[in-house]
Amino acid sequence: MAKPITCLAAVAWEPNKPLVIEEIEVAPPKKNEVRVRVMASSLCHTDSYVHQGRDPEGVFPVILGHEAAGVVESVGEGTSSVEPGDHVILLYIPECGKCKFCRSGKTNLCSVIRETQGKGLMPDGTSRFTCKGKSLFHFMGISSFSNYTVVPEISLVKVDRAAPFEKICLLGCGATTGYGAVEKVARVEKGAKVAVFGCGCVGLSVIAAAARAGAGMIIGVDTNEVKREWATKFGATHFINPAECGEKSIETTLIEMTFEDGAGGVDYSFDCTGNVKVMRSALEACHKGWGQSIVIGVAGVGECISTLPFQLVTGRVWRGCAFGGVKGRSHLPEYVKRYLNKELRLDELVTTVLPFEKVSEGFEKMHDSNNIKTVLIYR
Ligand code: NAD
Ligand code: AHE
Ligand code: ZN
Repeated sequence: MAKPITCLAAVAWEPNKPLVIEEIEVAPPKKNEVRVRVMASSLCHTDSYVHQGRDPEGVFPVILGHEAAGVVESVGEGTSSVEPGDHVILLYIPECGKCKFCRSGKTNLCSVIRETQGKGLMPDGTSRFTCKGKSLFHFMGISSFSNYTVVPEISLVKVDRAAPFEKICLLGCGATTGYGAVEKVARVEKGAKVAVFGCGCVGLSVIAAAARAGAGMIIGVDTNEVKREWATKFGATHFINPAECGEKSIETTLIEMTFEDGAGGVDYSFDCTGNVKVMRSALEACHKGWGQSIVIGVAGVGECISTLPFQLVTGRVWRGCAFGGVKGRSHLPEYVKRYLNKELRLDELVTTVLPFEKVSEGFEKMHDSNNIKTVLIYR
């Protein structure tokens, strides 16, 4: 029978206040739960967004972190898919395989534990974390900024032991989101014209996946000039810094660049910025009749997107996706295999590696123009 574990975690006691490395107690896993020793966790902008108090679902005190890989330490009663020692990637979108959403075949948004997860709690409505006598909230069902965490069995997937934790943690969110958006949501075809707004980890992964799909034109768009080289390295055939467009809007520039047989516009655009104005440009840069714009970026509380209705009436489609439409337990082992076969790019996305205790430095690094992903390594 597993016992409580005392370990270190980065606690966000309040929004916008520095994270504090604290000694916490992690309770044993209950029925259909798994306790995981976190080995590597990368920082995602969503961690920062919640830390800043910009997510309506944000609750404090909380242990943030949701992009992680580790080793199963112990399992609760009834757990059958993993055992101690297994290597796993944690899944902020679980896959129960049984709920209406999983059965639909139309979405990856398994919703069986969404309500409690959104409240920062395990499915039984309680927390497994305590610090200084206080209960701490879980985050996105993961809370990886801790040496140990407890997650529902449906919120992890066993993967190949040959894969390095410090790389495959990126498959817990950013990289998978980009690859999935291209392969599972837009289903970009050979020869297609694609525009990618925002060339961070998500946008670069979109570019790499579009290149792999054989897109004919891949236009990276970013206000940070440094991203020109990054986008090109990942397979963009063109790059535009909106500052270069002068009087013209970015959407007009894209329509002109792709003009053929009397009409212009991209077949697919992807918003990887979270900026609602950019989302509008991304839609309006799409080709009349069939262009699809995929919203990936997470906007601030209460922000809305808008366009003129004729943009939709004339056949442009606005779609969105979380985790790239990927079903974690069904699809991620294959993504890991592709990484090991050098068919999915993760290595170059890791620009900073820090010991877990330096997580706050990692958040600061997010603002560096040349930083793509910071990975925390756990002792
Ligand atoms: P990032 O900050 O590393 O990259 C964003 C890029 O957008 C930067 O290079 C920035 O220079 C660029 N940018 C900012 N304003 C711009 C503008 N006006 N025009 C063009 N480019 C602009 O972020 P990331 O980690 O790549 O994540 C991108 C977004 O996706 C974030 O909002 C994040 O929260 C969200 N996200 C969503 C999901 C999902 O499942 N839907 C998953 C992961 C991340
Ligand atoms: N909690 C927010 C929603 C934030 C959001 O959109 N989260 C994305 C993942 S971002 C990963 O870095 C997501 O998966 N959404 C699916 C879901 O069920 O929330 C809010 O608006 O309240
Ligand atoms: Zn994320």
